[in-house]
Amino acid sequence: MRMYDNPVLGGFHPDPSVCRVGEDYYLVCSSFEYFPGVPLFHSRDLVHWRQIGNVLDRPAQLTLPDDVPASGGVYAPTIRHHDGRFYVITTNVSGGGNFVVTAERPEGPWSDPVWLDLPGIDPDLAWDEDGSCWCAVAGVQVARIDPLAGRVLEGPWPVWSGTGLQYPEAPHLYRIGGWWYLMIAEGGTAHGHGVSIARARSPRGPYEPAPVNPFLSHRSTDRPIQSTGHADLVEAADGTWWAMLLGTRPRGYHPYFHVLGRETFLTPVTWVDGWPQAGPVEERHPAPAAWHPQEPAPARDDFDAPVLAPGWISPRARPDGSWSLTDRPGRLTLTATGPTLDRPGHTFVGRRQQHPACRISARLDPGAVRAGLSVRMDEAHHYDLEVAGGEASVVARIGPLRQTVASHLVPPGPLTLTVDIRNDGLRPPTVTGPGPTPDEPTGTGAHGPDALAFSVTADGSAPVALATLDGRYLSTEVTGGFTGRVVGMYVTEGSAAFDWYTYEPAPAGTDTAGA
Ligand code: 6LW
Repeated sequence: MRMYDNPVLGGFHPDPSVCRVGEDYYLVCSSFEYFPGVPLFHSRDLVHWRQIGNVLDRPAQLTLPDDVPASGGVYAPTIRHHDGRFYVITTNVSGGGNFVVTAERPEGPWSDPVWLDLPGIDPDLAWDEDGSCWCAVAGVQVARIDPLAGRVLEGPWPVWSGTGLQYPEAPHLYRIGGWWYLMIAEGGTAHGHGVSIARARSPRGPYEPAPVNPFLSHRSTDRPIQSTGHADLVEAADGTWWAMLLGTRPRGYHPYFHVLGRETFLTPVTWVDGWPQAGPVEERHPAPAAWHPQEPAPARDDFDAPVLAPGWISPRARPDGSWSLTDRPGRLTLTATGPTLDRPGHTFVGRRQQHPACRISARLDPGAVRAGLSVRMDEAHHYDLEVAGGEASVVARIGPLRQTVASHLVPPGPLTLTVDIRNDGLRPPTVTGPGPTPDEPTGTGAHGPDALAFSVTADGSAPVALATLDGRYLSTEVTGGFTGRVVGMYVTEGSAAFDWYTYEPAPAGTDTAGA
């Protein structure tokens, strides 16, 4: 029996929405304060996904001024294909609200936003046989709209607010077999999260809840995957049904910490008496019949390509002049746009941490600048391996505290900066074994989700270990918010060139905190 591993899209890829066109599947996720926004993925089997772009990749589509808070910006999107055109609808909660963009081809170009005068978040799109377009939003309300003109034609009307839990949101309408099914998230996007479903003969209702709700929830269980919810249904090309949804992988000791944000999971769906049903989301499930592995993203980016790969993201903006692939061909040259990572308006180019255990390195040709490699949750929570004035230092910013925890003199010339993220043996004790282990990173007591070991290597020399820091302070439980860790290159003084960046997941089985 071929099995697949969950999550199918690791790292902060929350609020997944999926659609099928023939034998091809397309998936989008929310992106908050990051630019470019709304990452777009392609698959031919719902398991193996390759990022083919970002739906919002130019300022005309996405403007996130410095006053946009971390976890502000772009919330949950919905992707649908109708009448030969791709549609994405989402919300910029920091400016403009709900809007639609469209494209003929998934790679784009995607249109400029068509704004909709509709309240709420988590907008969805569904079409009736007569071509009417229905838009549901959190709450749950439904309106009939013209998505291309950005006009609300009727409504919105309140239709169903779930089974009584907080935050009825993430609505998706499906026209299936003479019924309109309305799937929503309830309970909030943390431990109480779940999915409920109802149906009606018209998008306007009245809706009858399913005989069994929640459709899916892991609330109050000790399952390794938690906070499961915000699901989108899809019928595969072979007629089987599946749900893409978000979940987390908390680690460490009570209250358990998740550092990768809300990730994208896949779970099988069956139909019983006219209602979809799903079992618990497991770390491994029997695979869909179709099986089309994709070329994995290369571990190393040498910045030889004429454009930056779609997985590179920056907080709020990546202004022209702050980055270049041509100033020094074969290198990514970054130029400072702000003096610190502690405040918005700085130069940072990073990628999502996608595995609990991994090693990330970047080769920096420093020169007379202040630059480095940073593990970021937001402006108030980041660990930096910084090079300036002939010294390599590890700087921890945790809330109101900023401290240089280690420094080491370095010779002039290129340096390799490395962060090794390990979580060996740090599994929640409810499932395996005792509490804290003796070799905890300094000063943590009940252990955190992982440890981040920073080192610097000069050419021809052995790596110098600088410091190992507790990962809990770069977890959502400490920082709050809707995102996860992003590990990136930055410059806060002058310009610096990065020769390459590598992202190496730890070999399977070393993530002892996992399966
Ligand atoms: C998303 C909504 C939610 O739009 O959080 O808590 C928002 N629930 O469904 C951001 O992920």
